[in-house]
Amino acid sequence: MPAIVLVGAQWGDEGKGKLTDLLGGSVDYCVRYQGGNNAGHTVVVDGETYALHLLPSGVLNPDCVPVIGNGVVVDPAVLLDEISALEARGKTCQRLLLSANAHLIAPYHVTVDKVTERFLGKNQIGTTGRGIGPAYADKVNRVGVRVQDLFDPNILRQKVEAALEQKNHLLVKIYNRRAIGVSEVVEGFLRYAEALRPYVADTMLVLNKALDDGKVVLLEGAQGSLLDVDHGTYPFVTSSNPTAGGACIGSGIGPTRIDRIVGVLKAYTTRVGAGPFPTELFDADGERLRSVGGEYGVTTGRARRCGWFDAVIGRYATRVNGFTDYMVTKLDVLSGFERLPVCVAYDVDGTRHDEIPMSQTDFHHATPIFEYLDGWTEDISEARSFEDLPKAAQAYVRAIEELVSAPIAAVGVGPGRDSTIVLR
Ligand code: 2SA
Ligand code: GDP
Ligand code: MG
Repeated sequence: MPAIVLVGAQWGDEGKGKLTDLLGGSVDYCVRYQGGNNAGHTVVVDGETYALHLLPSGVLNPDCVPVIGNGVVVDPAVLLDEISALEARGKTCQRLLLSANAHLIAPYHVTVDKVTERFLGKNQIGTTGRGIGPAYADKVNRVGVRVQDLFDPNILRQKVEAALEQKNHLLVKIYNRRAIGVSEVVEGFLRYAEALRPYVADTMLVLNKALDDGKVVLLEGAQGSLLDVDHGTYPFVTSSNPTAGGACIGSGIGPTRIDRIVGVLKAYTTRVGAGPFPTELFDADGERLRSVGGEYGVTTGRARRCGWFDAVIGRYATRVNGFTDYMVTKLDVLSGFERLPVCVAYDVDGTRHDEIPMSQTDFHHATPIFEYLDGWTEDISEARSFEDLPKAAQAYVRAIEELVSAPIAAVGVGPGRDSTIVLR
C-alpha cells in the first residue's frame, strides 16, 4: 500500500509544512527522513501558527503518527523543547517515534559549524548554525553518535571520545578555541536519555509493517531539491539528500513501495543563505515579494532572497525527483503585479541553456531569459476552485505546469489549511 513522498522543488520554504499537515489528515504516518532542526516548517491551523523544526508536520493531526527517521540528525535538547512547547499549546506528542539509528547533534557540532563559517569568510555557505553539516560529516566519517547510544553509557563515552579527538585537534590547533571535555558532553547527553526513551523505536520495521497492513505513509522532505548535497548547487547546499531518493535511505522504505512523489513549488522563487540564484531580484519587486510573502527564515529569522519563478529549476526538480505531480503555493502573493516574468532558460556568456548548466561556474554566470505573463489585480485568497481564479492567474498556473512538465494537483492561495484549491 502507498507511501507518498513530498519534496521541496526549489531552495526550500516552498510551503511543505502546510501541505504535509493538509495531507496528514488522510495519512497514518508522517516521517521526516533527512535534515534536522535547520528546517522551519510553518503550519497554520484554526488561525494558530506553529513553527516546526524537528517534529514532522503531521504531528498536528491527532490520527497521524509522527516519525523521525534514521536519516535525520537530532539535537536532543531542541527536540525535547519542541515537544514541551507543543504540549504547552495542548498538542500531544505521545505518538512520536524516534529512530534508534538517527544520529545526534552534539554541542561540538554546533561549535564547529559556527567556527567553520566564520573562518570561511566571504566563501561562507550561510548555514543555519545548527551543527547539521558537522553531524552528517561525523556520520559519514563513522564517528557519529546515535540515539541508541544514549542507553549504553560506556559505548556513548567511547564514541564521544573518538569524535572529540578529531574535533579538539581542529578547534585547538586550527581555530585557536578551547578543547571540549568528554565528560561534559557525555553527561549532557545522558540528561536527555530517559526523557527520550519512550519515543525510541525501530522505525524502519514499524513503517514497513505499517505498509504491509495497508497504512498510508507520508515522507516529508525538509529544505529543497536545489539544496541536496548531491543534486543541488554544491557547495551551497545542506548536508543531506532532500530529493526523493533520500526518502528511502532516511526511512528504510524501499523504492518499490513508493507510488506518489509530490513536488512543492512556490509560485516565485526564494533562497536563504549563499549560492547562485539566477532570477534573484534586488529591486522593489523583490522587496515586495519578501514583505507580502513574509519571506523570513522560520529558524534563523534571516531575510530570504526573492526572485521570479524559474522554470529551469522546476524542470530539473521534476527530473531528479521523478515527481508524479506538483502542489503550487503562494499564488496569492503574486496578486497586483502588472506582468509576471517567468524564467524559461538561461543565458551563459551568450549561449542559451534550456537546462541547468553542467558546471557550477556556468551556473554562477547564468542570467535569466524571461517570458512575460499577464498579472492580475484581484485578491485571490478566498478562491476555492480553479474557476474562482482570474483568467490571468489560471493562465499562470497552466503555463508553469507546462514548463515544469508535471501536472499540478493543488494551488495554495493562503497560509491556512483551507486556503487550497484542489485540481485533481
Ligand atoms: P545548513 O544549516 O548546513 O543546513 O545550511 C546549509 C544551506 O542550507 C540552507 N537551509 C535552508 N534553506 C531554506 N530553509 C531552511 N530552513 C529555515 C526556514 C531557514 C532559516 O525554514 O526558513 O530559518 O534560515 C534551511 N535550512 C538550511 C541554508 O540556508 C544554507 O544555504
Ligand atoms: P517549508 O519550509 O517548505 O515548510 O516552508 P516555510 O514554513 O519555511 O515557509 C512557507 C511560508 O509560506 C509559511 O509562512 C507558510 O505559512 C506560508 N504559506 C504556505 N502556503 C502558502 C500560500 O499558499 N499562500 C501564502 N500566502 N502563504 C503560504
Ligand atoms: Mg522552511
